Amino acid sequence: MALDPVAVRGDFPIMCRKVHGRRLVYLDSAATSHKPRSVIDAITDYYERFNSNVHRGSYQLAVEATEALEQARAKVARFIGAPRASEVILVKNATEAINLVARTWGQANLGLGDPVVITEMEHHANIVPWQMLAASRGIELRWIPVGDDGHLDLTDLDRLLDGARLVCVAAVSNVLGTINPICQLADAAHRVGALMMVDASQHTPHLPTDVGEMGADFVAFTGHKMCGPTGIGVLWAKSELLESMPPFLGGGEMIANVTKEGFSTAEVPWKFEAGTPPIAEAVGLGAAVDYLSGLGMDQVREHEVALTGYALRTLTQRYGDGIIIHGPTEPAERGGVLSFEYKGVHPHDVAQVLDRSGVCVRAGHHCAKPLMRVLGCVATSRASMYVYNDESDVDALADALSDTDDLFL
Ligand code: C6P
Repeated sequence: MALDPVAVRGDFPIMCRKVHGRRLVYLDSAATSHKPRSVIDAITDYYERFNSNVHRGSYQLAVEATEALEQARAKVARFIGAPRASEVILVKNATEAINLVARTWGQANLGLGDPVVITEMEHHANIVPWQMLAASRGIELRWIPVGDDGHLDLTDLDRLLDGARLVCVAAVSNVLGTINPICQLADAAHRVGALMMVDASQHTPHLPTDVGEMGADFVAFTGHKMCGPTGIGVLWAKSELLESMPPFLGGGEMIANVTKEGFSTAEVPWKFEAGTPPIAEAVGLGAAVDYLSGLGMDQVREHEVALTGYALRTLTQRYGDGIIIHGPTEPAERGGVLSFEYKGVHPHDVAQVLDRSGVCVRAGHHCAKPLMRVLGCVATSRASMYVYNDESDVDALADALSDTDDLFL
């Protein structure tokens, strides 16, 4: 059954609020999504009924908290098609997941001149950790370019992959919406003996995700963009890799034994989860996964393709040459992220004018400064859609944009 965004809106308490006396038109879900009542309730329930630390206490509350945390891990594993729950490492966010790989696998396996291949459309979270490794270990960073059509330009892929040790690519761009050919890149990476890391931050919330089908070795994503709370993200990796990697942070929870002479590590996944984990956040993420599974990820994707098509048509028909929308023109080739430049008005001004009508969009470089340079701009306005948006939100955006003309043109 097709997703009904009006019914979905009813699940999200924040959708009742007004902004500047207008209904909330939230078009910034690529930055963070809203949370359904079931997620908020799950977090409250944890604090009200079984708040306690995990993997330590033997009393009832602690057992329940531990079970809830581990159940959340298992739910996430099922949601992404992971063969084992122990392959799901709970971290703070996608940024931490990528840094974990750079600091553990990267430090242990990469050295002077080892090529790591990324793309020009990466978020800073998938650039800076590798630049830090370039500074500390002397790795060579190579960039797959972005073509004028908003897709990766793979013409020179063989040369870029020659000798590569790791390929790290966003599954969906947070600026262009482009859906990248992850399977193809993973195959190409494996052919030259490199590992494949996928930044799925903009994929997992919006498209069915199967880590096996992706052909990835590492997958990172973040909970707050997929109806979950902030403060929780995921690194998935193949068991054999996790077994072979040194730990990330040191402290409680991640050890099997500690003596004055040294320590031994706990089993995977706990080896990578030093300190008290984000328990309430994990419970919330488990509820988010239940919520999205209830909607059906195929239905979520179908809804977003239709809505993206409507948005592309509406904005171009209404504003013609006055609007430049970056990224692929085909809705089937992109997610529901629309970065645009409007009649030369600064994106921050556009965002401020839209806000007066209750329309929330993000303006800026979207943590993708190298991509901004490729696009030839310093910033864009960005409208990004999710399960609670419908055509009326696109219409509200299109209407509010014209208010910009009176002020700035
Ligand atoms: N992009 C955006 O407005 P964190 O901050 O760790 O939860 O997610 C980082 C991240 C990594 N990769 C991609 C593709 C992303 O889009 C993001 C987060 C937000 O576009 C906030 S900058």
